[in-house]
Amino acid sequence: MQTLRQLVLASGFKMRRKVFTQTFCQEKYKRYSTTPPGVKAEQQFSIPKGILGQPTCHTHPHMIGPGQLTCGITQAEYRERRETLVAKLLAESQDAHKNHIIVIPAACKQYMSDKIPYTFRQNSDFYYLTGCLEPSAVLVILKTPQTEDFKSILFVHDKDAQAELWEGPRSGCAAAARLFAVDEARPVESFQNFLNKTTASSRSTLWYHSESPANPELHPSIRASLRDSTTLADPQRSLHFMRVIKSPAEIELMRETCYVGAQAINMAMACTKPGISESIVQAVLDYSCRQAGAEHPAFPPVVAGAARATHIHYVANNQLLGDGDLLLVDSGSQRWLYNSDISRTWPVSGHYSKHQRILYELVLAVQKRLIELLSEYRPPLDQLFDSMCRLLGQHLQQEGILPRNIDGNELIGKAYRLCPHHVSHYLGLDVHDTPLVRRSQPVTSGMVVTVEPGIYIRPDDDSVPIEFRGCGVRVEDDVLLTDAGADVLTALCVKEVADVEAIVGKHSL
Ligand SMILES: [Mn+2]
Repeated sequence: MQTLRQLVLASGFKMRRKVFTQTFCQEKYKRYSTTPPGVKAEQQFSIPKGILGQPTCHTHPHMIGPGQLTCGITQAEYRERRETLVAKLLAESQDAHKNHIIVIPAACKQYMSDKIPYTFRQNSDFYYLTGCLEPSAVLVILKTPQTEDFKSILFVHDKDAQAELWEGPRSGCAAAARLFAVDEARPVESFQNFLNKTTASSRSTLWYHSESPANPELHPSIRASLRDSTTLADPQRSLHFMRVIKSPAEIELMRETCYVGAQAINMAMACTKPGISESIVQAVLDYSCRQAGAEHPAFPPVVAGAARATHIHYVANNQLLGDGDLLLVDSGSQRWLYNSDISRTWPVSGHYSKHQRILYELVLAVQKRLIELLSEYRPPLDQLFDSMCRLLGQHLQQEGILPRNIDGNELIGKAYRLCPHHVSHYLGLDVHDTPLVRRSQPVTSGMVVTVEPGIYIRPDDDSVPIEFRGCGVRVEDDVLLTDAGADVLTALCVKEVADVEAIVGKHSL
């Protein structure tokens, strides 16, 4: 990194100094306050000491600031989220005279083959409400008509010396209640019985996301607990409407993951040269993400040289990069479960050819205009997509790539054929975040969205001049909407032609 920094500075490229600051993650909690402005720190909660089932501020002070449950987020914030969810669901049901039982399961472990697990990924809804990283746990929130308050019960795996010998330490019930600031923690084995008894005792609404269940192993038993007197309702829509607006602490986490993802792509550009494999570029992305504080990449990256870039989800990443090729990379990082999602397209040789440059500058101009539109007019994302098709059509026509004698819907239709994906999605704990918030909704401050126009011209597309065939270009940034406009969280990732050309190939592996 140091070498890269010197080389990049020597090449005249201006980059904010923090790009190459190694101590970013370690310094983090000194630089960011642990409690969002205006929120009083809750004194009644505390993080237990000792080795627990996940990192804590005591065992991993290099990762988690004092008093935080997970990086950047306090127990009080998790508790407030549960309160908000209960209030929203009660308002949605308009029946406060019933029992309300909210069941949010954690994800369970997934196996690639016998006893060989995939890297565990927690269910985002569960994590958002608990901060708990344990597989196969269950959050239950009970609200009875008799009391104003609600009760949170977390079902976890209790201490078990034999299991812990293999899998590592568990928090266990006693520590879990304090750690996650819930009213009770109980052994996960007692969940089924508990739910059966609770639904049998009175008329109730069971709030449970039954479609695409988070834990398929638990799903049949949850369904089996339904009685004639139980109404099944889905909490996920309300939860997604909460998750789509990021809190101040979440915004800091989004800034960090966007920083990590952006510097990884800069590094990948710097390491690109003719003759290397796409898999080498993938390895640089992977290394740079983890080295800067990510758990792992946000998704299997697209590292697509030449015409492979016209396959939008190309992830084989096993071909060699040629001297005259363009390279399209779509990659992101996951840091404390928050994701970045960035695309850039650069020339393997370090210099765009004339026609590559025309296409690249065209997509870049459209992308920058779309960010301006988002900032000024805040259109719903579906409307931003219509703007992309119109702008792409106009630019492609100006460059003689689409015929000049078409207009209106025909032109938009032809542009859409060259960019068949949406221009934007919400971003957060999931890469395609909060899908139950429709893209026809107005956008508001606190949302983070991608802006990602592209053009993909198949090698055999004879409706386009031959020089442009076999090219795929996408430029994607992550944008936070604020009251002041749009804040490009991935601005660190170079995208101007001169900056890209100055960085490509400047670092030797
Ligand atoms: Mn994306």
